[in-house]
Amino acid sequence: MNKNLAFLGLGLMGGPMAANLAQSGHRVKAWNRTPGRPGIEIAKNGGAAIVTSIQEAVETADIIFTCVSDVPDVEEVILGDRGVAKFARSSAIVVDMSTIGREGACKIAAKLQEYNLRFLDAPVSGGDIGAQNGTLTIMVGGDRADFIECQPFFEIMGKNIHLCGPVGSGQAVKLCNQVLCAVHAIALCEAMQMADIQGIDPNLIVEVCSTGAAGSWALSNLGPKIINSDLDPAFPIEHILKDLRLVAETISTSDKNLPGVELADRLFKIVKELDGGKGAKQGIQAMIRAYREAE
Ligand code: NA7
Repeated sequence: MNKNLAFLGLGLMGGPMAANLAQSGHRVKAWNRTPGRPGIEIAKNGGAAIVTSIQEAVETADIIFTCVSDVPDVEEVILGDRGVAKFARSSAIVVDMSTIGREGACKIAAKLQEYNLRFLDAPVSGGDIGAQNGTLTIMVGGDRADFIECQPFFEIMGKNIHLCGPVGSGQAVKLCNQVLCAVHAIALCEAMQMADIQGIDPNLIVEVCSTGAAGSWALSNLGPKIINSDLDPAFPIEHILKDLRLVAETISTSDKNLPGVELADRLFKIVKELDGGKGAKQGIQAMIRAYREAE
């Protein structure tokens, strides 16, 4: 396990993930595009060496983790003029942990083959708390041998690690995960509204319904946040909207439709526009505002 690691993108998720890798005794060079972000300090405090260019981070790395935002961002970091592909050592493994959909992952993997670089897609679920506690669910797509090589590092960042199939499969499973998150958010908000209509204490809904067939992660974790008006982001609306765009792009290649996803997308977009666009920065539980502030 004596490997050199690079971690690119020290946001809400990447900062603590890099910190956990470094804290476990691994040599981690970590980079973030914008200096001064909180995640940089978090990674540094975990023991990562902070560097100021992708080149510096990856030129000695055996495994390169990326966790940035959207498809063009991952492409820029990995395939751009000053990106990973230009500077990485031949046969290094690039592990992208962002959510970018299957098509994006497959394109990057194909391009990296031209540089003799290996690729795994490894999107995660579990939010910032999961990233901090090293309890993420990690959905991996790619070659089994590459997966096995990276498994010890996945086990530091997560608790439930799954090889889902060839490259792109981790992303495919992650988009199903995001469909569940989005539709569960609707179910949660509507149960909260139903409690309100009937004059029932919403705490009772969380307490009672969590234990029965209606229980869900959303109800147990996001329910109390709605009740306490805590709309801070563990997972921001701007990211679920990005993911629902990826879902919509995927659906458009089929003859199917997902009306629940369409509704969630509409409700999240209403909240996104609130507070002069700052609604996009709130957590997905802020969907409740689409019900309450549109009343
Ligand atoms: P955050 O907290 O919004 O962080 C995004 C990170 O991505 C942050 O470090 C950004 O750097 C970096 N980023 C975004 N675009 C670029 C480009 N073009 N080049 C370099 N770096 C970039 O997101 P999370 O950590 O919550 O989530 C990351 C991914 O995991 C995302 O796909 C989620 O859906 C799941 P910055 O500080 O802005 O320079």
